[in-house]
Amino acid sequence: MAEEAVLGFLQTNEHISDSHEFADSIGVSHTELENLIKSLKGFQIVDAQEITRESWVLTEEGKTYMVNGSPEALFFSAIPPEGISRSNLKEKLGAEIFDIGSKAAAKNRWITFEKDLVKRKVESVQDEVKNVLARINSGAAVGDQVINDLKRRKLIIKQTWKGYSLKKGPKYVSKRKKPETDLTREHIVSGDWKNLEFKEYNLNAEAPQIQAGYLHSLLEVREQIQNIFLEMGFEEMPTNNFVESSFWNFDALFQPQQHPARDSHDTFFLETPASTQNLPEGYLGRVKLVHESGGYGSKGYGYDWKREEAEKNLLRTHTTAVSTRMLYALAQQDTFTPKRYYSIDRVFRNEAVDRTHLAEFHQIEGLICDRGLTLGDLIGVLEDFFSRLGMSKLRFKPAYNPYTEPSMEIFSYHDGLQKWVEVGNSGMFRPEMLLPMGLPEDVNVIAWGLSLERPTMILYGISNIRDLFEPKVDFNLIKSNPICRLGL
Ligand code: FB9
Repeated sequence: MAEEAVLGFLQTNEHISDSHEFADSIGVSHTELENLIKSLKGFQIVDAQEITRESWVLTEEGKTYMVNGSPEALFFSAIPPEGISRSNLKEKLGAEIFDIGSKAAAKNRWITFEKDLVKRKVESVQDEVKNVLARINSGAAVGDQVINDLKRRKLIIKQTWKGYSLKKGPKYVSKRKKPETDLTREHIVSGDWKNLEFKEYNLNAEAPQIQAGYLHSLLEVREQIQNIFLEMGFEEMPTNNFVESSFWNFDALFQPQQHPARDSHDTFFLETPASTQNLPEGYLGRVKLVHESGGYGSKGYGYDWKREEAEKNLLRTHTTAVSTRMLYALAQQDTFTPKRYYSIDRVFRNEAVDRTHLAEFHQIEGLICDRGLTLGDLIGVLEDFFSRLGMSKLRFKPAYNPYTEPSMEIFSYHDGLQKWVEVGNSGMFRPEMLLPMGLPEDVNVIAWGLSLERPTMILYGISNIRDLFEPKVDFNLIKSNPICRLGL
């Protein structure tokens, strides 16, 4: 409809001087006309010049004065011939009108103040302000002095608007043949394609933003770390069991039953089912033995190991519990085969919640089980793994874990943060853990672990772990956060 109006108007008129006026005259929004102008200009059917116009428009306050009258005029007209006390007048007009009106009326020498009395100084007044605001509102021109006064009183502001003046373009037509968008079988069969106009491909056309799903940043980073493990020949361990027995989570790892991590301050124990019934008897006996009296070159812990303690169910505190199951299963095989395993899944710790700690996080764990592995192999694989995460400068600090000896905390120099960051923990599983499983004497297992949340927070610049997890995750954060590529 607008197209016919524009092309029709230009058929008989030299040009359209003001697109805003023209849009009003044909009853369409200026935006709609603007889009049409851009398309007609694209096809050179019209030639469009951008024009900008500035005009004064009333502010909300200006509009109020135009409708209700200026405060000074309201002030004047509220004064009875005999005068009125300030307080009564203020009550009558309200503080705002009274304050503005008194100043302006006094400035216009319309009134006098005698002690508390306010009196008229003139018979009547013209509400120039109201009138001139009406004139401006109707688009009429007014003098600069007036403009400056009204501007100073924040009754008007300058508005610039962009419009177009149009005239026929080199390819002007009074009626545009709707360009065909598709060359259909009918066009070809009928041959009418010869005199049809086909819409040119607009190769610059923006593809419609598809509201696709977004991977949660944690899953983004999980995927990248998973790919690193797969590239390094690791296979994923099945971690689909948040509930574990104390046996696989602690005892099998040679973690003594009175270890502080095993009390409910650190661990979520289950009420129902409170304990497990199916533990491998033979192996359980050997674990009991190594805890109580050692063996395999160890003197053990020398305490009275309780089966019921090992049977207690809990929410796993580390995915190392899964590593234990996998290594035990490996030991049951007739012939030993070296293995590289990894896991990335949730673990639960009854810890104080703060900016970087929740009662659960995702643990990333890697282990290599093979003959004759050394601490050097561990350091080597850590250098390889973390370099693929973009962390090339590593330092190792001796540490302690109940299930690894020697153990090392891993530190990486983070250029962005300009400091050494603790990026994980590692060690060689103790013989007291591996030999009761039945693994060959010369088989060693090197392993390491880190969290998924810490790298994700650092990579996505998230300072509070809650922003990663809790229900009110900011979707825009997820949407707007470009995929941070780990590594090189
Ligand atoms: O993730 C951790 N830090 C980290 C990791 C990567 C990273 O990347 C940035 C892009 C550059 C930044 C930081 N940490 C481990 C270190 C600390 O954050 C630590 O304070 C918190 N740790 C968690 C446990 O907190 C109680 C992180 C979590 C952790 C710690 C140890 C293990 C796993 C997770 C382990 C292990 C292990 C050891 C030996 C054998 C098998 C498993």
